[in-house]
Amino acid sequence: MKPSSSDSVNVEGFLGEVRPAVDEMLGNLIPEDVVHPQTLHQAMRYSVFAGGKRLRPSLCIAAYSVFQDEWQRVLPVAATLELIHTYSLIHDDLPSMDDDDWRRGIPSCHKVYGEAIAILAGDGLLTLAFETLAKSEFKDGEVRNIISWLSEASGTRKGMIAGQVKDLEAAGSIVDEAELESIHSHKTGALLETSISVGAYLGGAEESEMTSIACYGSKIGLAFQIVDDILDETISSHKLGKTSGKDRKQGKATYPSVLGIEASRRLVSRITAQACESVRPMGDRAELLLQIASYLEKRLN
Ligand code: GRG
Repeated sequence: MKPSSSDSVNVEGFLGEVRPAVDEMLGNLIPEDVVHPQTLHQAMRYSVFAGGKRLRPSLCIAAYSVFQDEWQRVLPVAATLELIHTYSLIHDDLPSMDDDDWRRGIPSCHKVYGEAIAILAGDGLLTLAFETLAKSEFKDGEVRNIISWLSEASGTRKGMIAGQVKDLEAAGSIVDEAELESIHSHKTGALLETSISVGAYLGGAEESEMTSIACYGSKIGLAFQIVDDILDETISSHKLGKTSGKDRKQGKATYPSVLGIEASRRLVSRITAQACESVRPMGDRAELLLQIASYLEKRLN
């Protein structure tokens, strides 16, 4: 069954339908609080179930739904994306990294469980993600490809860890727009783009469709991060669920600091339009992706 929203294409309806299914899958994957070592499993569940938009799983499912019904089939992969994402947030909040006491509207993992358990909780989520993929029921070749793409998107050469290092090293220095784009495309864009590409791949997209979807993914990944930078400067901590205004205080390289807020907003509109153009050849099937792009452009948290 396609997400029922694709009949009328209501992105909020789609997210509302997908989210509980993703949460249920996550609940089944992460060991219960009572399983030894209890504190670690509590910390993993604390951060995963603290909220969060479940954007990466939703993008994966949306891309799969362009090609196939029965999106529940990709839930294990969708949940895996959230495990990797939550690991990155826990580690990002640590005092030695971005040093944030708040995440998803509640105290960060290390504020509640201490640094050592927070580091291990992140490690535990990342490891569980790859265990889940390795044990999944997709064909062997599919599992190999998914593991390879997700490791690259999370990794040290083209992925999130590379982006995090670039981001840390750039703090306090003047960067130009090209360098900023490189930081963001590694730190945030790679996992977002891969979430979409993996969904399309499992849905059986043809090569030309994979190219269009990857282009869409990289554009909305970048737009997402620019919006994140803008929100950091313009929205209260309460609404954001994390400490706002920190990027500027920490001398972080952001789009508003390089281009200004208004030019950053115009850039988001331009990139979102490009994302939509890249999937337009797919016609009506791409409607949900178009709606998601517009939803992300207008998001307020
Ligand atoms: C520690 C290896 C390592 C990497 C950290 C992703 C990341 C790299 C850091 C997160 C820092 C950050 C706030 C980046 C901005 C974009 C981003 C990933 C925002 C959080 O993602 P959302 O908005 O969060 O999807 P929710 O809580 O809704 O899941």
